[in-house]
Amino acid sequence: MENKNFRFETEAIHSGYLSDEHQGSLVPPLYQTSTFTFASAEQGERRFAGQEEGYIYSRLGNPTVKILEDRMAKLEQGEAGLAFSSGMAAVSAVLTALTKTGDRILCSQGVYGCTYGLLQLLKDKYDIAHDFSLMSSKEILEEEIRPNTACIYIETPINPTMKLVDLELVASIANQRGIPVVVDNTFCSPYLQTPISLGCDVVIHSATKYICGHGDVIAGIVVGKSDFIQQVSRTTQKDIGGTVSPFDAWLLLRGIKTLPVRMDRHCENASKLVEFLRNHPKVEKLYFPGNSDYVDDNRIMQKQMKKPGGLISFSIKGSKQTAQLFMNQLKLIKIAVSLGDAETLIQHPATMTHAVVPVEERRKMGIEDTLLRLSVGLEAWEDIQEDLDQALEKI
Ligand code: LCS
Repeated sequence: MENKNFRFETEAIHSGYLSDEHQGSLVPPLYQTSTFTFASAEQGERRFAGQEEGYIYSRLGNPTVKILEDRMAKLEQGEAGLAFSSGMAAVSAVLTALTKTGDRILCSQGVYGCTYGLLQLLKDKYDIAHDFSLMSSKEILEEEIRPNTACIYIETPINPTMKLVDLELVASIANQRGIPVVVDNTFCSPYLQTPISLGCDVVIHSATKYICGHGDVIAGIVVGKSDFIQQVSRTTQKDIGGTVSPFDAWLLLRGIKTLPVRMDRHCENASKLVEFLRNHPKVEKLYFPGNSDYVDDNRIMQKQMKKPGGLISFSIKGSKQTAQLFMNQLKLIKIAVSLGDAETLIQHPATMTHAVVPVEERRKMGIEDTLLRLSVGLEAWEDIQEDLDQALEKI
């Protein structure tokens, strides 16, 4: 069974785990242990020296975590995976592994607020600079890749503006120059988009979101080539220490089983709500892959995403206060950051997820004060729509 490639839905439930190796336990066991005993001092020496396979200490590896890493590698079509204590632990471990003082990182025209904060920190403390790029054509990319560009870092869809980046285009240019392309695939999950299959090198997830799906874990995942994963595992993960807890890995394994079913429902609900919001007189603009003001995005969406996803951003006619008033009228929809949960969540990026980004930068990214981001949950779409409708009526 292990060598056969099953369809995504099947791999999400089975891959990386053989019950025969675990007393027949249907569900992967939770190895809730910090350390592993050695049969002898010599065995401990061999394990530390890398001469013998086996677990040592849970910061360096844990059997429950390993199942999660293998499953995610399979779903992302990569060689190996590595799990982290948060999405930011994953982002920082990858970026610090790929760069050194004097390098530059070429980024998509917008990233999650804390990723922006990390880029700022790398610049201020370690002289690792970054450039934001539209990455919309070969010419733009060729101009913006500099001799010291050490990696390309992309969110697509971009949080929270939902703008897309053509991954095949970026990968084709970066591959020729040997520059690794890192993609934060949080908004899509591997069910909707697999950047490695498009030529990208590394995929990152805030597993806190769709991978978990139940709003009860903070975690991150990195997938890439085995040698890169091993390098990160032995350096920026081991020594900085952002490893996931076995229990959180266990919860993630549970969540992943229903990822395809959940994603289908998130997408279906979102597409219904897009129709409603697009036609609403109090909605100024709508940002949704394949259905927005971005001309090229429909083409990119068709090319690289299975479906447009479960996140919708939209701006309200009026001011920041109008947007906040609207949020305060919602009854079913919760005001909260995070996304990808069963509950529909709404947040105000300018004062929440992207509040750390200086206002001029925010504007360049397209984050207006009236912009809201809706993470469409798994409730009946009619109930979500009715809640939006009654709150829009009140502004
Ligand atoms: N990458 C993306 C695209 C994200 O949206 C987030 C978190 C992270 C990385 C970091 O992951 P974490 O450490 O939180 O697991 N995004 C959030 C958001 O949009 N609302 O709340 C958190």
